Formats: sequence, C-alpha cells, structure tokens
Amino acid sequence: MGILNVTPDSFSDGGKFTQIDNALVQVEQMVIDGASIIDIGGESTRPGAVDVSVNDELVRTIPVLKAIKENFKVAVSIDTSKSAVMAEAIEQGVDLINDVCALKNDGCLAVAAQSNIPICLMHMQGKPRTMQTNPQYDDLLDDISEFFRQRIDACQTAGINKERLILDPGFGFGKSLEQNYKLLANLSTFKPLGLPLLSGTSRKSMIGDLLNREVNERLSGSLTTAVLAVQNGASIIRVHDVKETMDALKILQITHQLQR
Ligand code: 9MG
Repeated sequence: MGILNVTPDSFSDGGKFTQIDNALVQVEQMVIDGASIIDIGGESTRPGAVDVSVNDELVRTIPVLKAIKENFKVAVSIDTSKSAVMAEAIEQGVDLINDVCALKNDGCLAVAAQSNIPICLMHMQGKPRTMQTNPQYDDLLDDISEFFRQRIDACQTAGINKERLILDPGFGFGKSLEQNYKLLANLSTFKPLGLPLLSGTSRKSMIGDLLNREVNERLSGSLTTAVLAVQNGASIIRVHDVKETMDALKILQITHQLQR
C-alpha cells in the first residue's frame, strides 16, 4: 500500500502532493514500483496534528480519488475517519476504507455497512493531539486484541461481514517506543482473530527515535520493520518508499520459498 498524502502538513512529505497533477505523477511511480493499493489521506494523523473540516477533507481527497480512478487500474483506499468522506469516496468507487478510528466516529458504521468494500480497523489509544503522552496499557497485546474483538463485534452488529475486515495495531498511535517494538515482535498474536493484518511503520518516530534519524534518514529502518512485519504475519504494508520495500519483500519471499 503506497501512501499518498494530500495534506499541507503531512509529517514526512510536507505537502508536496497537494495538486492533482503532482499526485498523479506520484501514483504512477508507486504503481510502476509495485504498489497494489494507493492510500489517499486528506487529514494528517501525526502526533499533534490539527483537525480538518469535512469540507476541506472532501476538497483535498475526492478530486484526487476521481483522477486516480480515471487514470489507473490500481485499487484506491481512503484514509479517513469521517462518515461524510467515506460516503463520498464510496460513491466515487473507492476500493477500501482505512480508518484510524476503527469506525468509532458518528455514522461510520452505518456508511460502511451500506457498501461491500474492505475496511481496515486500526487501534489507537487517545487522540492524535495527545496520544503520545505517556500511553498506558494493562497488557499491551491483550488490550489491543480485546479492542479488535469489540470492533469486530460492533461491525458485525452493524451488518458488516467479518470477511470484509482488516486489522492494524496502529504503530505510533498511543504507543511508547518499547510498546511499538513489542507489537512488531508479537504481531502474530493477532493472527488467531482470523483476519488479514496491515502494518504501517514507514518513516515513523519509532524508527527515528530508536536510531536517532531524521524523517529523511529512515529508509533502512522502514525496510527492516516492513520485513519483520511480513515475517510476523502482516499481509499489507503501508509505505512511502514502494520500490525499496518491494525489493526487500522480494528477498524475504524467495528465502521463505526456498526454506527447507
Ligand atoms: C493513516 N495512517 C497513518 N499511519 C497509519 C497506520 O499505521 N495504519 C493505518 N491503517 N493507517 C495509517
């Protein structure tokens, strides 16, 4: 899954792709490099990010979604937690909903239930503005498993088939450095829930803080975490650097195939 931020304040590509033409150039490159899903986001979810109005998010994302659908065959995901944006994206043929709030916001369950596309339910403790202030868990892995079970139940009650769901532990969303790496090491804990896992660690602080690297120096760390995530059970990896990630994952794949 290649990341396409159409926000002026995104943490790692700083609003370079706010115009449709620029966005399409980036999408074309990600498709050539091997992305099978493009994730469009119009609201930054980095720690401390400010809220964006429904209208601003619609204006940023929907024209880009339409342009991608017109020009490419690639699947498109909408990264949103707003029911109105989900509804319009579904109307325009979006292929997947990526909700960092796991359909908890008003109207989201109902809108998702009226479509039949896959939905990624991400775990977040707290809200982006404050989530990195001393996150606490009774037991990190048990608490997140329980959160997934509750959200799967809520989806099923709303009429959403379990088969449509994808789970994501939400690296960097209300987790300390150690908690992030504990999650990465134990991603397979969530496999018994019986759903595909998505992992998003690309260029995040869990890499920068451990290695003391600025955002533009986090490629090696991002690739290492991508490989570990797949090794530990993830089947979708959300990344900025598609080409490099595909190279790393191809090496992982061939060694896996040739294992005795
Ligand atoms: C939008 N967004 C930012 N980080 C993310 C992550 O780790 N997972 C998902 N599903 N979405 C994310």
